[in-house]
Amino acid sequence: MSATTAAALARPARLGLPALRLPALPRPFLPLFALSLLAGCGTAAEAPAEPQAQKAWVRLPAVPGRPAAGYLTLVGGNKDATLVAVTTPAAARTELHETMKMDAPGAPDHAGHEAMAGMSGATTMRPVKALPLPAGQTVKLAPGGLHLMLFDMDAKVAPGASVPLRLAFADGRTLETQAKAVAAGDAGVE
Ligand SMILES: [Cu+2]
Repeated sequence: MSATTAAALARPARLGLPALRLPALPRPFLPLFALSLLAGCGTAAEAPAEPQAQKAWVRLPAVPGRPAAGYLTLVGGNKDATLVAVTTPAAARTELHETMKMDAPGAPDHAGHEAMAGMSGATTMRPVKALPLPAGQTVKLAPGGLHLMLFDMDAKVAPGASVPLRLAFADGRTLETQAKAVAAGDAGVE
Protein backbone atom coordinates (compact mmCIF):
# COMPACT_ATOMS: atom_id res chain seq x y z
CA MET A 1 0.00 0.00 0.00
CA SER A 2 1.46 3.39 -0.97
CA ALA A 3 1.77 6.23 1.43
CA THR A 4 -0.82 8.21 -0.57
CA THR A 5 -3.47 5.46 -0.35
CA ALA A 6 -2.82 4.98 3.32
CA ALA A 7 -3.30 8.69 3.87
CA ALA A 8 -6.57 8.62 1.87
CA LEU A 9 -7.91 5.66 3.87
CA ALA A 10 -7.15 7.52 7.03
CA ARG A 11 -9.42 10.33 5.84
CA PRO A 12 -12.64 8.63 4.58
CA ALA A 13 -14.37 11.93 3.80
CA ARG A 14 -11.84 12.70 1.03
CA LEU A 15 -11.76 9.24 -0.61
CA GLY A 16 -13.92 10.24 -3.59
CA LEU A 17 -11.53 12.35 -5.63
CA PRO A 18 -8.31 10.33 -5.31
CA ALA A 19 -10.19 7.06 -5.95
CA LEU A 20 -11.64 8.44 -9.23
CA ARG A 21 -8.29 9.64 -10.49
CA LEU A 22 -6.36 6.42 -9.90
CA PRO A 23 -7.90 4.20 -12.66
CA ALA A 24 -7.81 6.89 -15.36
CA LEU A 25 -5.84 5.88 -18.48
CA PRO A 26 -2.53 7.67 -19.07
CA ARG A 27 -3.14 10.46 -21.59
CA PRO A 28 -1.30 8.91 -24.57
CA PHE A 29 -3.76 5.98 -24.60
CA LEU A 30 -6.94 8.04 -24.72
CA PRO A 31 -6.91 8.97 -28.45
CA LEU A 32 -6.25 5.34 -29.44
CA PHE A 33 -9.13 4.15 -27.29
CA ALA A 34 -11.49 6.71 -28.83
CA LEU A 35 -10.39 5.74 -32.36
CA SER A 36 -11.09 2.05 -31.83
CA LEU A 37 -14.62 2.91 -30.63
CA LEU A 38 -15.25 5.03 -33.73
CA ALA A 39 -13.98 2.31 -36.08
CA GLY A 40 -16.32 -0.23 -34.49
CA CYS A 41 -19.36 2.00 -34.94
CA GLY A 42 -18.50 2.89 -38.55
CA THR A 43 -18.38 -0.66 -39.88
CA ALA A 44 -21.62 -1.64 -38.17
CA ALA A 45 -23.64 1.26 -39.57
CA GLU A 46 -22.49 1.13 -43.21
CA ALA A 47 -23.83 -1.25 -45.85
CA PRO A 48 -21.50 -4.10 -46.83
CA ALA A 49 -19.64 -3.58 -50.13
CA GLU A 50 -20.92 -6.90 -51.49
CA PRO A 51 -24.43 -8.35 -51.21
CA GLN A 52 -24.79 -10.70 -48.25
CA ALA A 53 -27.04 -13.60 -47.31
CA GLN A 54 -27.97 -14.12 -43.68
CA LYS A 55 -30.13 -16.36 -41.49
CA ALA A 56 -30.77 -18.96 -44.18
CA TRP A 57 -32.91 -21.96 -43.31
CA VAL A 58 -34.74 -24.72 -45.11
CA ARG A 59 -38.01 -26.25 -43.90
CA LEU A 60 -37.94 -29.95 -44.76
CA PRO A 61 -41.13 -31.40 -46.25
CA ALA A 62 -43.62 -33.10 -43.92
CA VAL A 63 -44.06 -35.79 -46.57
CA PRO A 64 -40.91 -37.13 -48.27
CA GLY A 65 -40.86 -36.29 -51.96
CA ARG A 66 -42.64 -32.96 -51.57
CA PRO A 67 -40.57 -29.82 -52.09
CA ALA A 68 -38.74 -28.16 -49.21
CA ALA A 69 -38.99 -24.39 -48.71
CA GLY A 70 -36.00 -22.12 -48.17
CA TYR A 71 -35.81 -18.70 -46.56
CA LEU A 72 -33.06 -16.14 -45.98
CA THR A 73 -32.35 -12.45 -45.54
CA LEU A 74 -30.54 -10.65 -48.35
CA VAL A 75 -28.60 -7.49 -47.58
CA GLY A 76 -27.75 -5.28 -50.54
CA GLY A 77 -24.18 -4.11 -51.12
CA ASN A 78 -23.08 -0.67 -52.31
CA LYS A 79 -24.52 -1.28 -55.81
CA ASP A 80 -27.93 -2.49 -56.98
CA ALA A 81 -27.95 -6.23 -57.66
CA THR A 82 -30.43 -8.74 -59.06
CA LEU A 83 -30.68 -12.29 -57.75
CA VAL A 84 -31.30 -14.59 -60.72
CA ALA A 85 -30.69 -18.11 -59.41
CA VAL A 86 -30.20 -20.15 -56.26
CA THR A 87 -28.78 -23.66 -56.47
CA THR A 88 -27.84 -26.33 -53.96
CA PRO A 89 -26.24 -29.76 -54.31
CA ALA A 90 -28.91 -30.98 -51.84
CA ALA A 91 -31.80 -30.62 -54.32
CA ALA A 92 -32.32 -31.57 -57.95
CA ARG A 93 -33.88 -28.20 -58.76
CA THR A 94 -34.42 -24.93 -56.96
CA GLU A 95 -36.89 -22.18 -57.87
CA LEU A 96 -37.45 -18.73 -56.47
CA HIS A 97 -41.17 -18.17 -55.79
CA GLU A 98 -43.50 -15.59 -54.43
CA THR A 99 -46.65 -16.47 -52.52
CA MET A 100 -49.63 -14.40 -53.63
CA LYS A 101 -53.39 -14.26 -53.18
CA MET A 102 -55.38 -16.30 -55.68
CA ASP A 103 -57.35 -13.26 -56.80
CA ALA A 104 -54.28 -11.06 -57.37
CA PRO A 105 -53.79 -9.88 -60.95
CA GLY A 106 -51.62 -12.31 -62.84
CA ALA A 107 -52.00 -15.12 -60.34
CA PRO A 108 -51.54 -18.41 -62.15
CA ASP A 109 -54.01 -21.25 -61.98
CA HIS A 110 -53.45 -23.24 -58.83
CA ALA A 111 -53.60 -26.51 -60.75
CA GLY A 112 -50.19 -28.01 -61.34
CA HIS A 113 -48.54 -25.97 -58.63
CA GLU A 114 -48.33 -27.75 -55.31
CA ALA A 115 -49.68 -25.89 -52.31
CA MET A 116 -47.36 -25.96 -49.33
CA ALA A 117 -48.26 -27.74 -46.12
CA GLY A 118 -50.27 -25.50 -43.85
CA MET A 119 -50.82 -22.88 -46.52
CA SER A 120 -54.31 -21.53 -47.00
CA GLY A 121 -56.10 -22.54 -50.20
CA ALA A 122 -56.58 -18.86 -51.00
CA THR A 123 -52.94 -18.38 -51.96
CA THR A 124 -50.83 -19.56 -54.81
CA MET A 125 -47.22 -19.15 -55.87
CA ARG A 126 -45.61 -17.76 -58.95
CA PRO A 127 -41.99 -18.17 -60.05
CA VAL A 128 -39.77 -15.10 -59.72
CA LYS A 129 -37.17 -14.96 -62.48
CA ALA A 130 -35.22 -12.00 -61.13
CA LEU A 131 -35.33 -10.54 -57.64
CA PRO A 132 -34.03 -6.96 -57.32
CA LEU A 133 -31.73 -6.30 -54.34
CA PRO A 134 -31.26 -2.53 -54.27
CA ALA A 135 -28.07 -1.07 -52.77
CA GLY A 136 -28.24 -0.88 -48.99
CA GLN A 137 -31.68 -2.51 -48.81
CA THR A 138 -32.74 -5.68 -47.01
CA VAL A 139 -34.95 -8.19 -48.81
CA LYS A 140 -36.42 -11.01 -46.74
CA LEU A 141 -37.49 -14.38 -48.03
CA ALA A 142 -39.95 -15.48 -45.33
CA PRO A 143 -42.99 -17.77 -44.93
CA GLY A 144 -46.00 -16.27 -46.69
CA GLY A 145 -43.92 -14.25 -49.18
CA LEU A 146 -40.80 -14.76 -51.22
CA HIS A 147 -39.29 -18.22 -50.81
CA LEU A 148 -37.15 -20.87 -52.41
CA MET A 149 -38.65 -24.18 -53.46
CA LEU A 150 -36.21 -27.08 -53.35
CA PHE A 151 -37.45 -29.99 -55.44
CA ASP A 152 -36.30 -33.60 -54.95
CA MET A 153 -34.32 -32.87 -51.80
CA ASP A 154 -31.63 -35.32 -50.83
CA ALA A 155 -33.47 -37.61 -48.38
CA LYS A 156 -30.36 -37.78 -46.19
CA VAL A 157 -30.68 -34.11 -45.18
CA ALA A 158 -31.95 -34.27 -41.58
CA PRO A 159 -33.07 -31.48 -39.25
CA GLY A 160 -30.04 -29.59 -37.95
CA ALA A 161 -27.97 -30.28 -41.06
CA SER A 162 -26.41 -27.49 -43.12
CA VAL A 163 -27.69 -27.05 -46.66
CA PRO A 164 -25.23 -25.10 -48.83
CA LEU A 165 -26.95 -22.49 -51.03
CA ARG A 166 -25.24 -20.74 -53.93
CA LEU A 167 -26.80 -17.46 -55.01
CA ALA A 168 -26.11 -16.11 -58.49
CA PHE A 169 -26.59 -12.45 -59.41
CA ALA A 170 -27.19 -10.90 -62.83
CA ASP A 171 -23.70 -9.35 -62.91
CA GLY A 172 -22.09 -12.79 -62.60
CA ARG A 173 -21.32 -12.45 -58.92
CA THR A 174 -22.01 -15.50 -56.75
CA LEU A 175 -22.45 -15.86 -53.03
CA GLU A 176 -22.54 -18.95 -50.86
CA THR A 177 -24.30 -19.44 -47.55
CA GLN A 178 -25.29 -22.33 -45.32
CA ALA A 179 -28.96 -22.87 -44.58
CA LYS A 180 -30.01 -24.70 -41.44
CA ALA A 181 -32.38 -27.60 -42.10
CA VAL A 182 -35.48 -27.45 -39.88
CA ALA A 183 -38.13 -30.17 -39.41
CA ALA A 184 -41.52 -29.52 -41.04
CA GLY A 185 -43.26 -28.50 -37.81
CA ASP A 186 -40.43 -26.58 -36.18
CA ALA A 187 -39.80 -22.85 -35.99
CA GLY A 188 -37.41 -21.31 -38.46
CA VAL A 189 -34.46 -18.99 -38.01
CA GLU A 190 -35.49 -15.44 -37.14
CU1 LIG B 1 -43.30 -22.01 -53.95
